[in-house]
Amino acid sequence: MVRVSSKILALVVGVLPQLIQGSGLHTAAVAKGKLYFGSATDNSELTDTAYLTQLNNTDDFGQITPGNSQKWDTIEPTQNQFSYTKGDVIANLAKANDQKLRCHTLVWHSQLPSWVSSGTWTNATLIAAMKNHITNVVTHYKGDCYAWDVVNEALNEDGSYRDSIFYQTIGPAYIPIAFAAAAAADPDVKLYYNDYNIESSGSKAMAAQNIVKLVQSYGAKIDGVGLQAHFIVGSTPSQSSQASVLSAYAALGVEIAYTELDIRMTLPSTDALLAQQKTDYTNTVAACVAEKSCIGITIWDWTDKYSWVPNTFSGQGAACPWDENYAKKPAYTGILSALGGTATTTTTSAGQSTTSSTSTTSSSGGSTTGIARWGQCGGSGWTGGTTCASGYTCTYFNDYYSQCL
Ligand code: 9MR
Repeated sequence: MVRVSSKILALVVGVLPQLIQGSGLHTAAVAKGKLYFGSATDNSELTDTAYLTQLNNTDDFGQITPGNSQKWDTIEPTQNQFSYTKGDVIANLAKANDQKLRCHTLVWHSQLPSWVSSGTWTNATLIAAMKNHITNVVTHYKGDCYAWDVVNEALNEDGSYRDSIFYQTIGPAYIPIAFAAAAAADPDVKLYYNDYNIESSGSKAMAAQNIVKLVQSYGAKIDGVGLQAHFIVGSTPSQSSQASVLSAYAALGVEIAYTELDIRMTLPSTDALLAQQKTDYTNTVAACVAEKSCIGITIWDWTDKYSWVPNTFSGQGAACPWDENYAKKPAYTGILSALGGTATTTTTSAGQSTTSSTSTTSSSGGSTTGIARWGQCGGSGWTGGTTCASGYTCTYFNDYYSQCL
C-alpha cells in the first residue's frame, strides 16, 4: 500500500479547487470567476429530445442565446406588428433552466424584413422606426436578458463602416442612437456591440474600439464588446494575440464576452484536425480566463448536427465541441481544461458522452422510468413521452413546450 504523507496530502488538497473533477463547462467557468459558459440554440432544434436534454444540462450550459428568433425579420416582419412567439420559447427555456439569456440582436444589416432593407427612408423616419423596434423588443424582454447585442456587425474588414441601410440613411450616429434607445427601455440590461474578426489586433478591432468610444462620446451607455469568434482550425489567433486585444477593450471600461465561438475545418474531419481544433479552442478559452473583464463564453451551438457552418461554407464544418452524434470531441476536453476542470467521460446507452458527475443528464423520453428532470414532456407537434420520472411534474410553459420539473 502506498502511504501519502500529510504534507503531500495538504498540498494536493490545496490544488483541488483548481481541478474540478468531472465538472462541466459552466460549472468550471463559474469556478474560474466567469459568469457563464453557454450555447446558442434555435427553435427547430428543441423538438430533438436528446439535443434538448444536453442543452438543459446546466453543468455545461449556464447561458443560452437564440440563434435566430429575436432577429428583426422574426420579431417585426411588418412595421409595428410584433411577434414574440419564437423568441419567447427560448426566453422561457432559459428561465425554466435558470440559465442566463444573451439576447440577439437589435440592429443588424442581415435578416432584416424587406420593409426595412428596401424601404424609402429619411434620416428622421428610419431613426423613428429603429427606435420603435428597439423600444418594443427591449421592453418585451425586460428582466429576461443578461445582455443585448444592440448593434451587430457594423464594420467592414478594413475597419470602415458597413454600408447598411442604417449607415446610408443615418450615418454612424445610428449606433449611439440605438444604444441610447436600448438603455432607455431597460436601464439594467448590459448593452453590447457584437462583431466577428475583432478578436485579434488589426483595423477591424481598432474600429470596434472606436465604436465603444463613439457611443461613450454621445453620452450613451455601452457595457460590452461581443467577440463572435467564428474561427478556422489552424488559423485561430494565438492566446497572446487575443489577450492583447481583450485588454485593449477592457481599458475602455467595458466587459468582453465571446459570443458565438466555433472553429470550423475543411471536411472530412481527421484526428490531426481534431487535435488542432482542441488547441485552438483551448487557447481561445484560456485568453478569456486570463482576462478579468472577459465575463463569459458562448459557443454557436454545441453540436455539429445543428451548426450553421456547412450551410454557409461549402465543404467545411465540424466546428462545435460535440459531433453530430452528440459525442464529445477533443475540443470539449480542451475547453474544460482551459477552464480548470477535468473530464471523466462515460458513454450513455443513447451513445451520448457525458461527464461522470453530471446528474441532470439522462436518456430522454419514453423510458419506463419516465422523462428525466429538465426533459421535454409535451407541446405542439411533440411526439415523445409525457410521463415524468418520479418526483417531477410535466409543467406547461407555452403551447410548444412543457418540461419535467
Ligand atoms: O446561426 C444563424 C443561422 O442559423 C442563420 O442562418 C444566419 C443567417 O444570417 O445567422 C446565423 O447566426 C449569425 C449571427 O446571428 C450573427 N453572427 C454570425 C452568425 C452566423 O452566421
